[in-house]
Amino acid sequence: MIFDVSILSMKKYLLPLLFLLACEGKEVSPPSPVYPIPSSKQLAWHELEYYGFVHFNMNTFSDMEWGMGDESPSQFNPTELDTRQWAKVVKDAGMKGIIITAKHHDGFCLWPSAYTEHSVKNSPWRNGEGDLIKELAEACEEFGLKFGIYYSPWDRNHADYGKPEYITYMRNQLTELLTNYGEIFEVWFDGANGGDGYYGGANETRRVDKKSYYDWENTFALVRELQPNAVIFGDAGPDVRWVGNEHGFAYETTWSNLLRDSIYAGMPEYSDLYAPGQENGTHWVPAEADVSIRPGWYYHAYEDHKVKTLPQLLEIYYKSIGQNSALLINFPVDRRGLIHEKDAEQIIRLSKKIQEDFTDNLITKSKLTASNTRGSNFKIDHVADGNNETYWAAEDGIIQNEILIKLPQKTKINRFMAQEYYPLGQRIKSFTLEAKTENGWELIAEGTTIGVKRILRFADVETDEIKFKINDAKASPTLHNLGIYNAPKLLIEPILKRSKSGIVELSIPESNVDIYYTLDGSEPDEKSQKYVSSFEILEPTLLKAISFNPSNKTQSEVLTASLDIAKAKWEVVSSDSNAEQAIDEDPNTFWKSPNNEIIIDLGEAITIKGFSYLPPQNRYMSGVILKYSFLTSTDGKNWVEQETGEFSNIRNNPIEQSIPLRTPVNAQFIKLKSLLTSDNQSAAFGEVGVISID
Ligand code: FUL
Repeated sequence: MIFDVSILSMKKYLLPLLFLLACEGKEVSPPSPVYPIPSSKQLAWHELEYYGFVHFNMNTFSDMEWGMGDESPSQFNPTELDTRQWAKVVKDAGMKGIIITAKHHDGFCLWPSAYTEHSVKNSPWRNGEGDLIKELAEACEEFGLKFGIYYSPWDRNHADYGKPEYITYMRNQLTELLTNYGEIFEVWFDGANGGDGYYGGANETRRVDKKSYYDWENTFALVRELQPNAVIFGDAGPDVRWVGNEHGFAYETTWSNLLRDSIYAGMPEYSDLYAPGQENGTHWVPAEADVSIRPGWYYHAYEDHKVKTLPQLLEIYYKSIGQNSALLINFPVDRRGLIHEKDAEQIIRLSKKIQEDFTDNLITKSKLTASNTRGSNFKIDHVADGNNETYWAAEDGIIQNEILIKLPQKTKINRFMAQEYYPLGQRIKSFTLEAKTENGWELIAEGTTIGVKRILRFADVETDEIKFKINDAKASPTLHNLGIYNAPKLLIEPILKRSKSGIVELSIPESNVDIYYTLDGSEPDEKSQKYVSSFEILEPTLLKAISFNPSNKTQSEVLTASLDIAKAKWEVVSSDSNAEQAIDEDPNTFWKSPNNEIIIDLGEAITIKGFSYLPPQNRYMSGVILKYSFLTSTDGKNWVEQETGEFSNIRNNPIEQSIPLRTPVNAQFIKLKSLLTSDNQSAAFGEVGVISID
């Protein structure tokens, strides 16, 4: 009897189970990890993906990128400082936290540190009673944001910099910052940490050996002790690494694995050799792409017209988060102590556009089939279930896999998103995407690494069937999430070119789009002057232009260009015919001057209020000027030095440098002389200009 009952119950439960197993395979153990893998604090950090940077302290008031350290605390005096406004902008933009420059290279501290007089406590702001770190920590808490600290190891103000005593100072300050302000999610150590061409700040009397001076091991141990959940950022990690440029771009092939032991913070060859990570990297040290919403990291009123456009910001998004990196966008808070209205507007536009691009994930409505599945607990439907714990995995040893995606109907698509189940390590090395069209299966996109997230953009294609093929991997692959989208087109603003002779050309790559412009500072619309062909602008002019699509009546953002006098009459005084490339208005050409200087005859005497220098823009920038002397002359023979100084941070952020003169001067000849270049090679001039307008 007992026997019979058990047979009955076996029949009742076993048969459906056997049927299920035959259909789906059995529950199996997960794939073994492929090392290195993320730590638990790195896993928590990966969830953030997108957060804000704020560069605000003494440089904001000295109008510099890298202060020398001899500024007076009395200069620091924001009139309307409101950290809640920062937090609101960051929150509204969909970012998850804020990292603040508690102390930059000039040594000024935003909190009343007990270990220096060079801080807010000796400034007029809040009568010396203020603590900006506290105010920001509180604002972040109120808005549900994570809070992080940027701390510059390099210090051009501290008298002990270069001595062992400074390391004690640095650790004392870190102890203040990491104990008094609650939970810190990231501690950001800048790789610009002294010892190179920029030696010579106010109190920088000793050169440091970047490799050994800071004794990083013990500083990291202190951070771990005080903030066990914080990740530490640096060129060499240990937890999060620099992406290797300040454009906010990761690489088409980006590994989270890094040969960490071969790197030290501030090593000159880091960007070229290590920044994209390595397939055989020994440690999990994922990339973080940092970029400013304006050309500079700090606020300069002359950059109010240069806030990144929506297409530029979108490009950054796709090349950072879309290429296996986190994204840290900087706001140069202004002298009022607020995120500038234009910056706020742009970042909100970006968040709206991202939402728009990724609203409708067609994967969730599709039928998915995988060529191989490890077992019923790793089935392909997991890539669309929105569950953080589940994923698809192939059987051990099955490297090449094909996922067939049947869309509910024929649709237009142009974006593909994939995420590996990275807690088990980064594996995929090569993949392709094909779509079934009227011409059969067509290759629509291909890529190498995927990692935490990979997004591919491709031309619109009408299809109802897609094949995602994993062609190569370090071990049998895993997939956490997949996405297929149809992102609406973005109309970009016109592209401006101005020749040496002052001829202005406006263009847009798309057809059937019109361009309208104004030359009087007013906002252009479709009733403004329509652009038909190039025209001449010789005198200082504010040009504004839009692209306009007449079929749907949409318009682009406004292109704003503050054009100075044209270089029509200019000549470089040199027998080298290539010298003209320094004034040809083409940022992609440059001239290497054998005697490290350039002399320009402006053709007539004008009032010079400043000058500009664009370093070479090619990848292997040689001869970038770090220290300069700028001279003027009325006759080309007798010279007067007007300014001498450094082009701060020009190596990592090779943007145009605009240097105002203390007093405007009338002259026909200018001379820009290099006193030091980045690699001791002869000076290279991408473009040299004169500022004649305010
Ligand atoms: C660089 C610094 O030198 C810049 O001033 C800025 O802080 C940027 C984020 O890092 O290395």
